[in-house]
Amino acid sequence: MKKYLVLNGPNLNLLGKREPGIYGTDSLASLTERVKKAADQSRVTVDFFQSNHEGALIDQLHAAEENGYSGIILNPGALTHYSYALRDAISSITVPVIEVHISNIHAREEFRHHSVTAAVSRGQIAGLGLYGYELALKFFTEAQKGRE
Ligand code: CA2
Repeated sequence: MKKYLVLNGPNLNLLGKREPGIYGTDSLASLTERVKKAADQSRVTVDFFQSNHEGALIDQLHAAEENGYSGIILNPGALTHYSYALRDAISSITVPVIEVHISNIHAREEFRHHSVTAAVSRGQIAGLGLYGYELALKFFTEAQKGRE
């Protein structure tokens, strides 16, 4: 069974607790439930990891191939906008990464318009709320169907 990793970066543990106008009212736990349900329907496995620490996210990316992941759904949080270390880690691995943002970063403050990680990712989904994570999983499962 194919296995995917949902990787959430800094402050995403606060989902549902603050700024509901921007990030909605669903918690990280309900995101997990939603994506798990979608994974069950597609008959794939999904693991979840959230960290407020850049290095911990980079360690997960480095270990992704060894851990058997076929794809990573990554919301790097604010690291998106400035972390060359995260960008280098994404480009150093062969496991494809889809960048997901809950909010439409292009419609927010100027500093959020640019992503340093998008160019080394398979694609970017922004502004579709938690549904973006499900869409990314759908892309992976459809695009990789039948491939080992
Ligand atoms: O829209 C997204 O998913 C972001 O990656 C979220 C990051 C932000 O820095 C990016 O520009 C866009 C922030 C995550 C903080 O999440 C919170 C959730 C609830 C309350 C407070 C922060």
